[in-house]
Amino acid sequence: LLQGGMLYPRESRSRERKELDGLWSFRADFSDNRRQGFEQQWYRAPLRESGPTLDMPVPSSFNDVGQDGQLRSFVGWVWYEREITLPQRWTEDLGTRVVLRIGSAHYYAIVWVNGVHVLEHEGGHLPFEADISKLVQSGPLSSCRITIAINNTLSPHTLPPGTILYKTDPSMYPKGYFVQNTKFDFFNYAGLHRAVLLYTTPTTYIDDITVTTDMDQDIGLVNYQIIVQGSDHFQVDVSLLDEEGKVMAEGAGAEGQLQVPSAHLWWPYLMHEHPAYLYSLEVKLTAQTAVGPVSDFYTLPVGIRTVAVTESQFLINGKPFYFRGVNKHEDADIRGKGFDWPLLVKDFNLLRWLGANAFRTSHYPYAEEVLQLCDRYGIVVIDESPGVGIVLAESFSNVSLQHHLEVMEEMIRRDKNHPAVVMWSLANEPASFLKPAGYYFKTLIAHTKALDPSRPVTFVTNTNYEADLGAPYVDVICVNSYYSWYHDYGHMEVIQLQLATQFENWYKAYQKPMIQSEYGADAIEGFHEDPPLMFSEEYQKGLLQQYHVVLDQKRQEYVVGELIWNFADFMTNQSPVRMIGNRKGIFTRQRQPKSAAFLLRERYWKLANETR
Ligand code: BDP
Repeated sequence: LLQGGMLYPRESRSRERKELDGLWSFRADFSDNRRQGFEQQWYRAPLRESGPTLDMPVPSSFNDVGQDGQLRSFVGWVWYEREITLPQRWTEDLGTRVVLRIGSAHYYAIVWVNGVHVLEHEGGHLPFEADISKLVQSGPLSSCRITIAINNTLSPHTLPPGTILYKTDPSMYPKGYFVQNTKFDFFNYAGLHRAVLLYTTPTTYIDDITVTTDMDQDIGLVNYQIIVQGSDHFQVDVSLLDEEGKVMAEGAGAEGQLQVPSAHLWWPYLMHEHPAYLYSLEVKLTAQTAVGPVSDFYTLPVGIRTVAVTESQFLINGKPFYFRGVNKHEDADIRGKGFDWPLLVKDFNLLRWLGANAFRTSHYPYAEEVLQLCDRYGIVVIDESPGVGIVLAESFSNVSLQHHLEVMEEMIRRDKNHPAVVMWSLANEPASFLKPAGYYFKTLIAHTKALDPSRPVTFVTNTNYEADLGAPYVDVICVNSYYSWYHDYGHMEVIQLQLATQFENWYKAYQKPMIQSEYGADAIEGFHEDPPLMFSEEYQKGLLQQYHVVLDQKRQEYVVGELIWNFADFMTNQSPVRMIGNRKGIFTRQRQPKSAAFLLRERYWKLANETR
């Protein structure tokens, strides 16, 4: 199991943070073996001394900010560097712990501080950090040079998996020619996609907090567990404050249960007149250390809610919940997968405009700030791991499984305290009919449930119900289907029959609640055809309407949700079936509505009013 917590870095009376957003020096290693940077030790001296560097914004993907096609499709090591000056109190006060935290670096990262190797991390969508106190407190230097080498290469054992294809026919390709192949449908953007920051804590500090909640009549139960590092002699005090700042409950000790009489529950958007109610858990640590008494403070938002699954229902706070939702991507013009506040707020305003109450983080964990907004707005999240495109037999091997287990540990460690997260999704459209898939998913699901017994677990399937070897282990059956899009092109008249059959077959086999986790059609904004033709706005709308007829029947029985594919258009690899990306968005990539967005808006508000 993983060592240490991964609390979101928040400022407090005892903690400071310094964001390193902005321009970094950047260099892609175009040498034949891509290893010149290591051979010449580019981390030893300022990067500009190694050769020409570019200005690179952080956070952002590096791919689309330049005018160089070679860099856009670059595969291999890129180097980032930033030099910063630290405040004296960070470098001279030995009671201060300085931590470097990288929100995400896609895919494999190696980090040096002042030329000293401090850590490595595999995986592009989860944070990692290192205590760099010793390095910044050891000399007269108040400046600090951070170097991060990032490799975007995907192999059969990475998540998501990929393969490098060497093209060896000398009559067609130059010597050493290779391309990155992937089995997922989005562009493999890379770089420092999320905040890089430094933060401080005292040397004895609150390392992790785990909160789970429950209800007993109208008493809210908040179970907490706090892990402290740096000292064995400490005291922990906690208090739970309501939204007005009134203390509702207090406790002492690293573990316990707080009781909140007449608790305000955390409800999804439009399900209650005061949705998304958040309490604040204030944690105070005091310790006696060699340098004297030390205090650390951390405040965690807490939503009191329960989640449960029956044979045909998904319950939040004991009430049947219907996912009126979307699938998203972290994707936009220019910045690629780079985190961007205006984009984030725009997306949430669009979700609320739609009347949506949920989304799935297809096909990887999103930035923590996204989940924080979900907590505050009552948008329910199916939190998906980067297990997308697991289709090769090799990707079901023990090496791959081991990595997937670790990714679930990292993901749950990061996201466990978000009330908005109501279910874990382990994968999207794996080849779950392959023989090793049974053991793979059985093991992965058992591990996930052991790490977090409080949430249901699923993976998203497009395998036939009779062939799926992972489905027996999930709590909710999530099925993707593209009737009258990837087959029966243009024949919307077959959708109702095919969709009804899909639901009935699965339900008969498993008696578990079901979610239509993807459905949709490409539409190019401004293309109009009536009668509807594929790629027109009318066809996208018409196809959704056919799905809705059946969804309306089956949601009376056991279908508990529908997630459109996709919220917005997004970039993919180039291919003859993708016209500058995937166009199944109901919004364009610039977040303007296509006709289907208005259709969905009407539907979601109607459904919301029915269940209010
Ligand atoms: C599904 C995938 C999704 C794709 C979508 C499509 O889960 O990632 O983008 O199909 O083809 O199979 O549009």
